[in-house]
Amino acid sequence: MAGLARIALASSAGFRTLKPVLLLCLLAALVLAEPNAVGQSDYTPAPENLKARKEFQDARFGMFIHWGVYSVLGAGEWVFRDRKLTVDEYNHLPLFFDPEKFDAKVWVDLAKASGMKYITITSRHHDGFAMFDSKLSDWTVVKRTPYKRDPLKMLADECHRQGIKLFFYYSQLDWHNPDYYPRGWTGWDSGRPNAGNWDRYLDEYMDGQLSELLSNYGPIGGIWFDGMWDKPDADWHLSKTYALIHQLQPAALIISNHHQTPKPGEDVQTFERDLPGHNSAGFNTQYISNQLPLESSDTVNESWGFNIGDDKYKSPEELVHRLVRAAGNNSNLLLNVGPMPNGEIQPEFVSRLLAVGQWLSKYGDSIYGTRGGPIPAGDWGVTTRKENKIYVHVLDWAAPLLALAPIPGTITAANSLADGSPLEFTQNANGVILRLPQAQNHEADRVVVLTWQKPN
Ligand code: FHN
Repeated sequence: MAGLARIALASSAGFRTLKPVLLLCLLAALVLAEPNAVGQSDYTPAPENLKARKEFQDARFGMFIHWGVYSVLGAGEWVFRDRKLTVDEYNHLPLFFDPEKFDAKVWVDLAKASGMKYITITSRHHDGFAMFDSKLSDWTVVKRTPYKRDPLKMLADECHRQGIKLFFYYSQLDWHNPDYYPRGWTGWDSGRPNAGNWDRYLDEYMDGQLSELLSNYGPIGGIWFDGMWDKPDADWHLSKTYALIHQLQPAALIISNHHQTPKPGEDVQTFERDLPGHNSAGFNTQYISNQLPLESSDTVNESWGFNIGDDKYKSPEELVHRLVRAAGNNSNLLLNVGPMPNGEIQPEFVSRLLAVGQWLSKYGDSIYGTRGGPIPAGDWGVTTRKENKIYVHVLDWAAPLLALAPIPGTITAANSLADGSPLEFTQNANGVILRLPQAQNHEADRVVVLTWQKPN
């Protein structure tokens, strides 16, 4: 039950197909059901893992990449399911996947110029197609496409060269593999036989491919799981899989987009299309871990995979606000691009990402290495803090004065981050009042830096 609601809400297409009454039942089930997939109960993060968690939090901004043979159809990454294609029909797609314009350096250069500190790419999505040279299947980019090369190898090498951490998105859900059985909420139209070996799927196939990703691409940032919501009540052998990852690369972070409260063995809590604790998307848990680093993923337009019909692009200002509000909620932003089948990233994405990079080149101090607070986020904006600085991000406030809640300790100075000019302020037990700098045209975020003497 819970899973179907999550799926319906996750892929906009699925949502339209559900009758209102059924949706209400599902939503009720979504709230009530808390699946039983347990994690790695005896997990103690290694020192290098704790160090990687801090570096992850300091990074604050990453590039999400949804790329696969589904890109050929330009209708998003759920086209297999949305068009109710059978495996035999979908098997045609790799024949047309030949990204002659793919250049890992161009992608990594773009991420860096956009101010992004890590990349998370789909090593395989729900179609089960391996965008890497897996020896465990011939359903791979090397064996089934005219391209015959391993783009993840090229990207990993380039990321290592440029000091960018690379994470692998890995779909636990598989619409192609017959052993993904019993079926979950999706993938019923694929024409696979009603039989299969779930344990073999998990223990040999999935764990086997994860071992390849953790052994053949050098040090990686971590594994970003997705798709457990398809079978929320199944036993996903998480304790075994998580232990395998932590054994092969102790510093690698396990992040799972299961939309539930984090499980033992996970190193980061991620939220999809929502800030931590918010649930406008309808499938996110509102539980916020106070132990784990937080991340929030979102799209530049409305699609994850390349979608020729989606021109609902967010403005550069909206993207800066998304990044700043994430940081103010003590979270990273993982911002998505869906490259075209030829390997190029559309100019509409490039221009917007570079605009965010431009903003970060000026205001990056107020984001990188910060933590959210100390003042709770509000409609007016958010605060971030680092050492003896508090950054007040005024995102939506027209009045010349801004009243903030009390701040522990003493504010000794207030300056505009843009030009360093000193600003008037008062502080007492009732709070802090700031005289804001004049808003400039197209200024996405007026940042006031408070010099702060923390309470003893
Ligand atoms: O179904 C996927 C979807 O295609 C996309 O990968 C997003 C990214 O977070 N996650 C799932 C929906 O929850």
